[in-house]
Formats: sequence, C-alpha cells, structure tokens
Amino acid sequence: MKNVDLPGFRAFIALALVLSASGLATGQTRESPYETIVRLKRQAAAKESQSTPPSESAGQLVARAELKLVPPFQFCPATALGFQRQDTTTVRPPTIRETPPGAPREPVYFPVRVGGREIQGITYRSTRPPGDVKLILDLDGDGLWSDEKVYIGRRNQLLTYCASYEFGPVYLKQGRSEPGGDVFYPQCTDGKWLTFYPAFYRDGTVVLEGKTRRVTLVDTDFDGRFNEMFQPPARGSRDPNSDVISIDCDRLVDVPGGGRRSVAVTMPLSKVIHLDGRYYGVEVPEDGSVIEFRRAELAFGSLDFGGKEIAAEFWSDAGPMEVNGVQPTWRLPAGKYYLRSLNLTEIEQGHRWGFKLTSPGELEDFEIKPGQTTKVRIGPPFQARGAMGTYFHNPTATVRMYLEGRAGERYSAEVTKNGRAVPEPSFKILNAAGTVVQSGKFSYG
Ligand SMILES: [Ca+2]
Ligand SMILES: [Ca+2]
Repeated sequence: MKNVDLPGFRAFIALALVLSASGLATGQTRESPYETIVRLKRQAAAKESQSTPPSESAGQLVARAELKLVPPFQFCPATALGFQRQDTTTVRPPTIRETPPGAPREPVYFPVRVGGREIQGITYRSTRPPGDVKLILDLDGDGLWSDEKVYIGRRNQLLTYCASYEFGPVYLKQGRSEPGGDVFYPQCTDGKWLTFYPAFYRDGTVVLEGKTRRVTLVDTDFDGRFNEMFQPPARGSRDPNSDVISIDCDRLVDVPGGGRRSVAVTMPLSKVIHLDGRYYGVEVPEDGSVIEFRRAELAFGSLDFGGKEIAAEFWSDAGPMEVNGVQPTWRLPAGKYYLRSLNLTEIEQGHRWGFKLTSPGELEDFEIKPGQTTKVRIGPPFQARGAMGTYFHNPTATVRMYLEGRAGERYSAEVTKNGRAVPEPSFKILNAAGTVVQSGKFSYG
C-alpha cells in the first residue's frame, strides 16, 4: 500500500475507526488492579533473572575459513535475500543530458544502488535493426551515455508469461573485468522493474562444532565490500540494507515421507550470529576473503510487548530473532533491533482478531540494553489512515486504508476474526466536531 497521507487531508480527518459491524472495541483493554500487581511482580522477577554479563566480549577463535570468489551456482543465496529491485520510470532524471541513438521516444530509466550512491541507468528496445534490447549505466555520473558500455539483453526463454531480459555481467569499474562484489547481472521484466543479482559470491566451508558448513557472503550493495554489518533500520522486510551471509545455502535434507527440503539459513551479516543454539562473533575483512568465528558471550535484556499475543520476527545485532506467544517480557540478546514482521492477536469477548504488520513505525530501530527492559506499546487504539484524498472528489469512491498502532506501526486493513478474513470492516470518519462526515467500507489495497 502506498503511503498516502496527504498533509492537508490528514489534518482534516480526526479518524475514529469503528469496526462496529464486527464488534471490536479499538480502545486498549483495561488492566484490573490485580493484573497490574501480577504484571509488576513478573517484571521484577524477570529483571532479577537477567543480571547477565554486561557486554559481549571478543571470545576465543573457534573457526576460520577462506572464502573464494565464485560465480552464481544452484541454490545461491541472493535469490532469497540480498538482491536489489528497482522500478522503472519514463521520466528522464534531471542529471541525464542525452538520449542514446536508436532509443525510442520513451525509454525507461532506473537507478541502481551502489554503496551509498545511486547510478542512473536506461533500457530500451532499439529502433534500429535488429531491434536489440539495450541497457546502459552512467557509471561516471556525468549524465552521458555515449562514454559507457552498451549491454545487449538476452531473453529469458523459461519465462514465457513475461518479457524478461538479462544483461551483463556489468563491471562497475569502467574498463575492468576482474571478479568481485561490484559485478552484477541486471534483469529487466516487461520494462517495468529491474532486479540486480551478484555475479560473484564469497564462498567456502568452515567446521563448527565438528560439522562442516558452507558459508557464502553476498555483497548486496555492489560496493565491492563484503563486511557491511546489519544496523537498523532495514530498508524493508526483504532488504536489510547490509551485506548478507548464508549458511549451507545448497544443503537439502530428506523429509520423512519423501521429498527434500532446504536447511539454508540466509540472514543479514551481523556482529553475532546464532547457529544450532550457539552464538558466534563474526569478523570479515573488507574484501571478504576470510571469515572468523569467535565464541561470543552475550549480554541479555528484555523486551516488553505489554503482554500482547504476538508472533514477531526481528533482525538484530545478534542476527535474526523470533518471539511467539504471550509473555510479560521476552529475554533477548542486548543490541539494536528492527521489527521485520508481526502478527498481533487481540482477544475481545472470546474472539481472536488478527492484525498483520505492513510497516514497523518506531520499531524500525530500537534497542535492548543489557539487564534492562525495553517497553514497546503497540496495537490499539488504532488510527485509521488512508488514501481518501485521492478519491475525495467522488464521495462514493472506495477508500484504501491501513491501521496505525501506538508505536506508529502499520497494519493491513485486512483483518482476521478467528482466523478468517473479515469481510470489509466498516469505518466512520469523524470531523473535529465528532460528527460522521463519511462512512463506508474498506477496500483492500
Ligand atoms: Ca557517463
Ligand atoms: Ca557491500
């Protein structure tokens, strides 16, 4: 869903979401005095049990592996995490100063993110025979295509339902052809979007606890450095904005009853990673040629979600974390966190209402400190927000909405009741005086 808060309109609507048809009160469920006492006692007990060592220490070296540059292979990890996707536009970027010869009237433009900057690109089907599909990147940022290499697209024959072309490999250092993280394959689909896959991975094996594991690093931002550790916020639930590490990306195990499944663990490269119940400190030099695993002694803190029933996934300094269920507090490694996904369940008169996170709001970056409890307050009372401005000229138009919780986190307006999608919850819009100015149904968007 697009962010559609139109400033003028947003000020105008004091929105009260009334899921009246469904009977859900959006106010916070009140705690009885007894519940408060129980909660405070539990919190105190949780705090006492968490007087763990104050900080992680660079522990003893457990394993070291050399990682070689290898081309893409079957089950290579960037298909899971660490590829880049960009939409195209027909609007010419202001920095571009020319049109390539043979370009049609409306070529499409796109950016590609490299390190902290963006490189502009263009792709089009040439109007000159034989009508090749071409791609050019303005590597030196001078706004000219004529000083750059032209890549010819190869049609992906497997994808028959769309026109997908692969280009490259593109070497970001002009005139060079050395393997590295800064080499990639752009792929363009239907002229609408591009994906960029690494042309080389850092790959090797390491023995951990007597087990040989395959380790693969992905330079996700093509800046040639393989050691950018995760730091919140991520760009989204599929893009950690850091380099990526994969363990056993090609390993499959037999499933009882037949078939095989992957046991790959692909995650943001973080200072500490968690494997088979153990924490390892991870060190990688810039070129990614070596990886070291050290025994990590972690400090822990607690996360308090107000006792709500949740299923949440995080990315953190200590790798991916998950919590699931109802707890007064969750014991988790100290560090910085990003809320990657969340399913929230609110129970009202015996009914289970399910809310699915679409954007983490303030929880895109929060910290759990050693021995301390971080409190986050999420969920109802919800603010309903939406794209009404777009349709305002037409009072009968549908309204696309989302729900905003107390931490600014957003949920899809598609709500479930006892596991089933609620058929278009109704809502009312109140103006400042509290009178209903419009009411209607959600449209799912
Ligand atoms: Ca140029
Ligand atoms: Ca990188």
